[in-house]
Amino acid sequence: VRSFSIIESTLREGEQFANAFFDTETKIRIAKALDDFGVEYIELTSPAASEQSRADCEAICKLGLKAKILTHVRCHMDDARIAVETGVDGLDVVIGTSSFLREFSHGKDMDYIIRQATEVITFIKSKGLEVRFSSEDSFRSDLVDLLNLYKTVDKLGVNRVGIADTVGCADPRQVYELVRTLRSVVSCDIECHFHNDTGCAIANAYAALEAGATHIDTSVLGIGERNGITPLGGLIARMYTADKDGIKAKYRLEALRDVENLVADAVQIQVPFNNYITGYCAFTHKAGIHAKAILNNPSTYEILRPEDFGMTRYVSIGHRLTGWNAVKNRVQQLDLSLSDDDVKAVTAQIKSLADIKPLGIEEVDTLLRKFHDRVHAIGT
Ligand code: HCA
Ligand code: CU
Repeated sequence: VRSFSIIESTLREGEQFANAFFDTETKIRIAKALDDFGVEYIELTSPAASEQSRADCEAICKLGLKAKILTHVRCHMDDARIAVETGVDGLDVVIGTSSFLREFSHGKDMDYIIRQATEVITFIKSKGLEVRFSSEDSFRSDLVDLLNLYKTVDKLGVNRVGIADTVGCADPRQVYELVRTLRSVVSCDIECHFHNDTGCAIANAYAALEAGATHIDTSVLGIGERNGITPLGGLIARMYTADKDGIKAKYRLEALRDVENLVADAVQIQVPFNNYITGYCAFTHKAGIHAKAILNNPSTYEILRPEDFGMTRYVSIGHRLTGWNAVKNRVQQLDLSLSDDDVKAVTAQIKSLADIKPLGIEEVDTLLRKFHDRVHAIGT
């Protein structure tokens, strides 16, 4: 996969999450945390949405972050005029192109869309700002219409065209096909935005990059409209697996957990137990066979190195699936001297107790210490 940029949309798409209400101070903290992590772009809610949205957009532009600041506007001169005055580096412009949106949302035909796009793009460019033009609901739009539209805006000199799976209906193969086709039609960059209604948002982002996309939209923990979009952490996990050194060089990976905790607090949710990288069991190994192998060489059952993300590995031993190698490792950590036969015997005890109820690590440690004392008392 070639190089790519993240367009981090927690402060735009994420604001469309049911629980989200970000006051100015929270937006600034999130923007700074994202910048610290190293995302290339931060996308903000349209300044045309409300007076406070406009003021917040200006405040974030004044922070002097490394990340470029974008705002997201409808393909409309009224919105574009307000947005170019906020101090943003660029505008992400969007219009609905599927027959659903054309019929039931804005009611405009393709000729109208092309005229409107031309006016808005020309205006933004005249202000010297970066501009992306995207269709909404791209996967349910007519392909010929779409390609015509993108060809036109490419000639107008947009920096990027965008594809959005607004309803989360696309699968990775469809994404690959569409991006590949688009790649052969335009010369500008390609941005992609994937909703996660059917669980494909990360895989679709990856397929898009393989097909030649250059920019991926994310939000922290995937928050957004309905069940959200490609999560930042999940995309990072995927891309790290494809190009570990590249990702480690581009982003400050230990900062991922901080930004996730910050956003989870702000929208009053817990980080899910099975979250990519930072979920509480993401690096917990349980079955005896896994534990043994992990202790010999973590790569046997870990594709992500926890230490690269400031996380730690945990080997769980107080349960009925445990094995004596894992118990032996704990015995060594506690600096107890037990023969392998002793360790096997105490493992059998742990298993039989854990058949009734799993043991916490303190209970296991107490058991090991008592066992050790008994063995050595008999010896003397
Ligand atoms: C929406 C708009 C959008 C826009 C995506 C984009 C979508 O809220 O419906 O501009 O890249 O999913 O289509 O988020
Ligand atoms: Cu969206």
